[in-house]
Amino acid sequence: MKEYKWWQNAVIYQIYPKSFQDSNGDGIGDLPGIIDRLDYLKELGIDGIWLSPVCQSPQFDNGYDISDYQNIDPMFGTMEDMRRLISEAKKRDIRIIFDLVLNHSSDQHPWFLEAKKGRDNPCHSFYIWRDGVEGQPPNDMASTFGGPAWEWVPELGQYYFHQFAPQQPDLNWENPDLREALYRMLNFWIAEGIGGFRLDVIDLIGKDPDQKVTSNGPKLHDYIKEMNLNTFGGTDLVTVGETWGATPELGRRYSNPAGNEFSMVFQFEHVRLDQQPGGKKWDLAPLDFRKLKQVIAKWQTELHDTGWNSLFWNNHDLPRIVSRWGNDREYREKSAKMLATVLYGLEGTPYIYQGEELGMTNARYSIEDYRDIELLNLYKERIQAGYTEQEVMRSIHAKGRDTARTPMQWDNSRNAGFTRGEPWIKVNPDYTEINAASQITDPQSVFCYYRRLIQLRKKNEIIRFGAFRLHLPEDEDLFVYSRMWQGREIFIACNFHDKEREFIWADYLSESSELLITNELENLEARSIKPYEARMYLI
Ligand code: TEU
Ligand code: CA
Repeated sequence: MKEYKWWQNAVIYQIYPKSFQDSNGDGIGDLPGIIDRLDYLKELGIDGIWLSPVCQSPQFDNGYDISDYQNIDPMFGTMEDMRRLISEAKKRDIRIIFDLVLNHSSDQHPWFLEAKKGRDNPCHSFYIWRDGVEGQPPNDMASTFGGPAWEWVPELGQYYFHQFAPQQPDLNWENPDLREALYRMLNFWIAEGIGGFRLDVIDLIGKDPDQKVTSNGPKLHDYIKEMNLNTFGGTDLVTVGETWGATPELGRRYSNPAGNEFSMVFQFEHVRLDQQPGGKKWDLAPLDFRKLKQVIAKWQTELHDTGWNSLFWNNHDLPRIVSRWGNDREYREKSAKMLATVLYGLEGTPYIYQGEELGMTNARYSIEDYRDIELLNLYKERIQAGYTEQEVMRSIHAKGRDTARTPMQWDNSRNAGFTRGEPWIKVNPDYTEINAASQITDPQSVFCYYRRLIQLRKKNEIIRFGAFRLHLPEDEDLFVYSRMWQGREIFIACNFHDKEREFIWADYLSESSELLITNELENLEARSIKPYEARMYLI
């Protein structure tokens, strides 16, 4: 038996706390709510929870703007609740993975409040300040959420740098005191018994705004290695680096077992293939399906044995996959299962974003019902730039972050069982049809399909270690691949579209091939593959 780390055999579930389960009727999900739902997660079969930020925060960006790294936001509960969550999860063999935002803090963090007091304040250089040129910002860099990346502070006569909202000033990693303060904080959470860290936009910490460098700055890997050495290095914690700008080569650097950086990367190349070349995510284009296969194949091959990847279609920044690349109307369940099958045969650690296991769909609301800062900024910007209301709403309904941030759909009672009060964002009205209660007991449900896929992965060494091979790379509809390990093979064939296709299964299968899982409820054809059909065989 080849040795492996626990997280190489794990499935991780992402909770967006605000929308998971409210326990006290204020309309906002909270830690006690999560504790109440741990048995549901155990039933699904997951091993870890990636908990989006619950630290104290003014919530301009739903917690990705932290004002106290060592306290829980009262809206989510108390430190006591957090300790109870960690221990209750542990009883169920589930580890809590803490989401840390180290690239920036909130502008309400005491460090920043101090920093603004004067150029000689010890905290001043925890952030990035420039004087500007003749009353203008030092350069034309833009923030990810719209507008310039420089904000003027009149009291100081200086600009500070922020890659996201002005309420999220970038931390200055060049300052060793800042780095040490952050490491102390990481060690605080390690001592509390958390199971790992998800590190938000970690590829931005080595930025050099004078050179207009944001991701992959010159000292990035030095900082990561130093953090590793001073905190989680040598422990069995899982560490996941969010890296939008990673190539497979960089992915190997971050996640090489001998590299003293992270356990794995969380990279996005495969989820950026439906936007216009050179455009932003809002500039919609049809998915380039062959490119998708090529990109997945590339990462599978290039990280094999030398790195480790995350496997995901969804998170809190991305639209729901069944609405995006599946079919959330007549083939909702079938296409949701197909998309899962594609992912669950690959090498890496799968992530489920809350509600994905139910086949939850994009919330297509009118603009007043959305809350996200990025989405609302985009709306304003594009309307001002002369786009029509209809065009902008089409982009938002396809890609807006709030499409996937609506409350978890637990049952068909009022507000989907999420809250007894008024939810902070509207519940998707399709909850009467799509909800956990109806799926747990239905063996044909999307939920039960995910549970079976998870079990399959766990007991299958081929899925964990096998070499990857893509078949039919040029095919416009079919995603077909094999995994090979010690003379055995797993074979996966999926139809990404709604037309039936000829497919001679015997070309790939042998007499003794065993069907491991399929989403096809009627008879399996020997010479065709039906719309959104998926099958996984042991050859
Ligand atoms: O996301 C990183 C990031 O770059 C996103 O803002 C991305 O550009 C955008 O969502 C695409 O629509 C992380 C967090 O996951 C995100 O929720 C935060 O808003 C962001 O960092 C800032 O902390
Ligand atoms: Ca609450």
